[in-house]
Amino acid sequence: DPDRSWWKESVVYQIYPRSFNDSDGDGIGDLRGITQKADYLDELGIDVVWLCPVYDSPQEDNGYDIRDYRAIDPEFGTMADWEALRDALHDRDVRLVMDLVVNHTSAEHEWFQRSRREEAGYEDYYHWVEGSPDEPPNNWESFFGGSAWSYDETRGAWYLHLFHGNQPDLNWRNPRVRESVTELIRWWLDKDVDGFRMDALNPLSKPAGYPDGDPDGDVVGEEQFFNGPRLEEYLSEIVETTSGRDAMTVAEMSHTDVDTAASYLGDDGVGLGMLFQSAHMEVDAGPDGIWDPSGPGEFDLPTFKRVMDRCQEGLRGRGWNAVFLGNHDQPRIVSRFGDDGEYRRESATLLATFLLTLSGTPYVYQGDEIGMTNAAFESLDEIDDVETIGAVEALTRRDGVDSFADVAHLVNYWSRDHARTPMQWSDEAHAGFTDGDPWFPVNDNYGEINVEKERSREDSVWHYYRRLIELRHDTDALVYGEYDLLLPDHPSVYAYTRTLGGERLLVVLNWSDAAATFEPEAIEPEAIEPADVETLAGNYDESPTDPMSSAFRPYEAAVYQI
Ligand code: TEU
Repeated sequence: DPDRSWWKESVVYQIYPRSFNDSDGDGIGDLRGITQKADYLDELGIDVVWLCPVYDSPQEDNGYDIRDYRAIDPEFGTMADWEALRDALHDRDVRLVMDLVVNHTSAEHEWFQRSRREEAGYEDYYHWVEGSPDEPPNNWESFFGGSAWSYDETRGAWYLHLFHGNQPDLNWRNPRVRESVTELIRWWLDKDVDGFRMDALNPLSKPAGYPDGDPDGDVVGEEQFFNGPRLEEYLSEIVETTSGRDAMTVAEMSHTDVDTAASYLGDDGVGLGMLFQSAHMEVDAGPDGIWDPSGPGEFDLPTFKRVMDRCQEGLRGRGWNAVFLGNHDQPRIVSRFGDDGEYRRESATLLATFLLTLSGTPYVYQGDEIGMTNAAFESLDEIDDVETIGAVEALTRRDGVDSFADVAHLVNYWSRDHARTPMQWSDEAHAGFTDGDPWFPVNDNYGEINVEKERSREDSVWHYYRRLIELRHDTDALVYGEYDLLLPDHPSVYAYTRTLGGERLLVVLNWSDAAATFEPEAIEPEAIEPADVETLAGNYDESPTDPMSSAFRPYEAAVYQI
């Protein structure tokens, strides 16, 4: 069947190498540390590892600022260590997907160094605009706060950086830039990688003349540089380079609506395999985006369902989904969407049920399989994340913030550092992450929440993830079945069916800390016969055997065959 492919049937596990496992005691997670955990990954049952950037980098954005695409950062090890990791994964039938960051490079990349000196052939590798050093070329803002332009004294011109000032944007209009990217994609494919997660692809194409953006936009300029005039052409070139290599492609494309997303996906579109949309990452944002001082907003389940549905229903027959709830840029999922106190185990397993039974390839972020939670930050000195630091600086300039207390609610809700605290392996010092001083402090709760403890208890979050991953592998309807939402307006029950041929599954999630019932009318006209219901999974000891006439307990989740 041409519609089947290995990456649709896979569960992906995302590794943030800096915080995963340190093998040499320097306090920074590394490639050998990951290889030491290859059996761990295999036992969890995942199929693909997406490795966040491990390339040579000054690490100002933890590797998303690449200095050399063909070298491994010494902090993470050597190319031989990378090859050993790849082989250890492949030996266990786990595939390896690399992060491809080609919207920008580090300012220390040789291309930028040559470009700022206007060396022949490199003049137009980046977006340069001449003009007075007092006045940036337009009003575009960086995602990390402040103007998206910095003035370079060496060249005497402005350069564009949609992210940090040390992350200049590549000029994709220049065919030599695109050839360079093609070459590096081929180079990694020849090293036997199984695909790419492609960072920040939607802003690749900047409109000629760099027109001003709407000054009231969340990020000023976004309507100009997102999904820009030549984006399809650039994406096609990337797809062309990866095609015929059995590679998985997943593009990160925040701010892309479902119709635009569909146009980039599959054989009817440009041909990307999947893409990460981010609308559901903003349901709890303030009115003016995530760093709006009045935020964060309330998490409202019916709104969340509507937003999820835009992709779940909206891509039906038009493209394959990439399903995620958290990653290295987001708060911890149990703290954000569940309850990291009394119902931590129940809500973490409810979220696992949701993630692993939706339509699309699920992405599990490291630590979520043991229900890791947000940290608590008490001052800006505890923050490492460039986005948080930039956002607080912008708030200080604009909104007159003058103490941490004024922004503590935002930082403690949104900081990307929550997801970057070291992985909690055991109750030993620094959670068994390192023998040295960790680059970022381990969450205080590691004695309570750690892999060793989770694995020793059958009713743990970890074992639940393992079982649900197995269930997904064994159940075609969970992969290829059609998704249909039930009860769109129910304030606390999230329920849906997955149907493939004659097989039908029902997923019921009580997304609250109070008991709730699932109303059977919802599934008419085909009423469910209690006698035919089989429970496939549940996060309480015994799930209700008749989903229609039972109360679901706090954060109870169950999967039925009906
Ligand atoms: O993120 C791109 C991106 O869109 C982010 O601005 C994201 O929306 C934000 O961090 C959410 O709070 C990617 C990487 O995932 C991120 O880690 C990098 O910092 C960024 O690109 C620059 O490479």
